[in-house]
Amino acid sequence: MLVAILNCNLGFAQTEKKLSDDERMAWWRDSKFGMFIHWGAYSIIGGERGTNIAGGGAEWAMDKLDYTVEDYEKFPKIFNPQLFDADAWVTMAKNAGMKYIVITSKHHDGFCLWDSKATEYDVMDTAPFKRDIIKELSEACKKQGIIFCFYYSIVDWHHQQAQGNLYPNYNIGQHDDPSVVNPKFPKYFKNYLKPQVKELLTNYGDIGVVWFDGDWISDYTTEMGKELYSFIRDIQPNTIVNNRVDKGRKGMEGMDAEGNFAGDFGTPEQEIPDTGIDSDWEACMTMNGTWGYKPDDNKWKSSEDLIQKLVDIVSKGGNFLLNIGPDGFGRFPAQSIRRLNAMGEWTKKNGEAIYGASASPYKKPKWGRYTEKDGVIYAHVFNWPKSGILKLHKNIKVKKATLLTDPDTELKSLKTSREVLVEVPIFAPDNPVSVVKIELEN
Ligand code: FHN
Repeated sequence: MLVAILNCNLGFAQTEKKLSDDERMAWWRDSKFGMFIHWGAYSIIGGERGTNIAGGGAEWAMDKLDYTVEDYEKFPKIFNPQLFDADAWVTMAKNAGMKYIVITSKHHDGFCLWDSKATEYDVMDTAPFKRDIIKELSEACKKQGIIFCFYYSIVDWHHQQAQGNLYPNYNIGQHDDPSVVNPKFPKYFKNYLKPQVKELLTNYGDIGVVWFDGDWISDYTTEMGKELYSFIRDIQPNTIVNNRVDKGRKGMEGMDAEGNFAGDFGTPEQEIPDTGIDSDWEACMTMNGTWGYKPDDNKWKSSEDLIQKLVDIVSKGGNFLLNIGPDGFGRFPAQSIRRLNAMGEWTKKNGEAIYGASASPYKKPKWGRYTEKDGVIYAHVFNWPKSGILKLHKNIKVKKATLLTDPDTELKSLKTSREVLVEVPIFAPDNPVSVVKIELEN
């Protein structure tokens, strides 16, 4: 299913017939693994101002490093990432085993990476770069069969109506204070936010996902969220929209509270739910400690950890949206490229156990995780048994057991009253996760 979809134009275009929800979600549910890209004028700043270093995400530099709007505007005016190569970016995502890309078309700083007719504060009019990044990346994705998606921030620290009377000395904290009502926000929503979203959905081909952020501000209402969701589906009926389009999200755990909220999937951030969730969800995560580029941040997760996170997420029925923060020249950090290469090596050999797989029907074992697909259980072994005996859940009815990477060598298995024993090689065939394929009795 996924290959068929990815190898042809997804046909989301405005005139296409409206798919059922399951048909519309199918490519996304099968994809499992996507690339998040946080890139913008903050990538020049790199989270540093003089001797100060922004706490947390470098994409918050405008706030964390106390720039006034006027001070910050200097950076879009010098944004000129001459080393940006959309084809190379998409190839790195594809080789890592990622099936879709979500890029920040506009983050909270308000600077737009496409040629927006709603503002001059964009890459074509303000920046010397004068290339439409969203156009180049969407075209590169289409060429290489990767689904193009965009992130859009509801929060906008640059737009006067979005900031209301706080402008130009906005204060993010105050802005989140429900007692500080900004009477101009509805105008920003109607006359700026919606036209920009329409531009992005009209001028750049099929959009797989619209990934909203900034849902937390008190000026943004659930009525606006429901209106925006319908607005998007009217333009591209088969586009998927995350739950940050509305107000249902329960903080960083990312799933919706009880109630009627718009949005097609939950968005846990920097965390993975303890157990499987029987609705659609995608965990988004940084490779180090920041979404935007920040050379000072060396809290890099290991490739082993990232591969095990991918397996853990898929075993619980989720997708993994893993972030890259390119620098101000348009380069991926070397540490990110190394991790992408390692994940690509692993997914190339073991992708059968990931793409299109479902959450495990069994409680997670001590040694790793299970995924399931088409009558097959995949045992993803993080801790390879020194005894040479892998102990499976007692309800697993083995027809044939093999190493995923050695399908011609059948492994012996024995069912006992408490578990199913599978005889495996003494040494783990792969690192950091080896997969045992268990074809089930009908
Ligand atoms: O404030 C943003 C942050 O900069 C980043 O974009 C993450 C990614 O999902 N979302 C918000 C924090 O929850």
